Amino acid sequence: VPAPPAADLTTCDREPIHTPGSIQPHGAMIVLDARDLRVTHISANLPTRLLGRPAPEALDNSIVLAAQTALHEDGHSLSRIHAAPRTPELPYSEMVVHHLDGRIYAEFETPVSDHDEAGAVAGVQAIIQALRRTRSRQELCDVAVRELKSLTGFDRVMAYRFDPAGNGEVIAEACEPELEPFRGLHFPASDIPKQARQLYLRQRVRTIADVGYTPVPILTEAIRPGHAEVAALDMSLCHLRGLSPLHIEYLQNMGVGATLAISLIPDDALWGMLICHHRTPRRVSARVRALCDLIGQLMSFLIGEKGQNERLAERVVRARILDAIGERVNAAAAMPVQALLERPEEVLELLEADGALVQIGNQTQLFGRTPTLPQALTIAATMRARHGGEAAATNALGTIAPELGPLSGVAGGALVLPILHGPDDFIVWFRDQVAQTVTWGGNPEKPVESEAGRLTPRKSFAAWQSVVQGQCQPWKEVDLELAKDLRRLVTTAMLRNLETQTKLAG
Ligand code: BLA
Repeated sequence: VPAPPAADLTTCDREPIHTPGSIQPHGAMIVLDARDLRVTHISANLPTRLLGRPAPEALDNSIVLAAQTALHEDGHSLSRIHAAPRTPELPYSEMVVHHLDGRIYAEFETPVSDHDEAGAVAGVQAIIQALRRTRSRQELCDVAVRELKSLTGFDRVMAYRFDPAGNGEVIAEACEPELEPFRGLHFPASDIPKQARQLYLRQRVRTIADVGYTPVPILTEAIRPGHAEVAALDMSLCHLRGLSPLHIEYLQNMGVGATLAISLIPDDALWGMLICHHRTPRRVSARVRALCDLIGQLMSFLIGEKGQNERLAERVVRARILDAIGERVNAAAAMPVQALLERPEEVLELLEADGALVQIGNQTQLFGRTPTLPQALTIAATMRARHGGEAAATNALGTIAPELGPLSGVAGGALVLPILHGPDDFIVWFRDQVAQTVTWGGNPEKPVESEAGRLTPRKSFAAWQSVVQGQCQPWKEVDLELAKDLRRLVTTAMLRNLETQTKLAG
């Protein structure tokens, strides 16, 4: 079978997962028009005679009241669990009601009895304390997967972290001893397509109760003038939302029977997820979902906080070097740049770099291990053309300028810092190339297979090693911060210098 063209993967990004037109069968759904409370959609496991009728006439008063509450609460209502009327045509004990873009969604379900809900609620206090006591993001994730596994009873609980390109890695895991661990495995971005990552910012907790489920279609009124249902029903926030068939196939290939996933969103971006798997179907009640949301939100906060602390700790060590440079530059009065160039090893150490090109005023100097001067100048020009006056870094230099030619072991990546003094003033730091071995869950070159023209997820998740050549250790945020601090230091000294000179002249 020939590999599908890469463009095929964009079909995954285009699948409209928020409008599946169906729900999972362990519950039922009624959708009302928010203006007149008319029933506009129902799941096909409810009587069709409800369609088109005003809710106060057709439905129990408790539903109408919950709908009116949701209308005024918007997002918050999703964590409120109402008692459902439990009538013969609507035989469910709980309902969750929310409002989105002019529609009210009432979802009904009956929690499974084998859950120890009271235990879970009582245990949450201890979990919160355990999470707060952790000292790093790694420890936080290690504790979270252990605690979440005992809270939910799932077979496998993972902390999954995204990189900037949307690829991910399982960074912590608690699983049953007979399962093969996924910890340390990387997965390509296409496994969780872009629109799914966007949706998970809004819907923080999601469950698939039975991967082998038969979808229940959503029925809508016959199209009548003035009531035309043009757009498909937006189920972005519905917990019963039907799933992408491709994702279902993916989970079946993985041997998964049920999932629970919780978004980790520090600083408004999807940092990662807690992913839970069970080999057989498993339902998560509304109450436990609400606890999971609470845990996810606390974790998101702690990830942000600990990330900040980790950056600060890293800074403290290297800030000493910055101080030493600062003292020399300030003491040098008339020659701040010379002072900087006096001890180039400090300039390299500051950014944990192996080489640097400094071009300030009429001085151009290479230090340590660098590419040739023409190559270094090309790199600086290319990166500055791309990023303007901004400090910028890449850990894959080989990909930025084809005209560079081979960099032969030196310079896998570069960090460029334009100096505001003049248009041609800048410092570029280089880091050596290092070979990095990445272990993937399946062949990342072929995230999908093509069967008779149909796109399907890969069938094997067996560990697949790839060696990344020619790149350097990634630059961190602290590297960019320190580079900018150095710039501030040098430009301040230069300006002071200039001031003194103009005073002398005048
Ligand atoms: C969704 N894919 C997901 C989700 C996860 C993964 C966690 C969220 C839904 C859920 O909780 O199950 C992927 N699951 C993983 C990964 C691991 C895991 C990486 O356990 C690692 C241990 N998926 C594909 C391809 C396509 C695809 C090729 O592999 C598209 C062609 C689609 N994945 C896909 C879609 C969704 C998804 C569309 C969204 C499902 C939804 O919410 O409707």
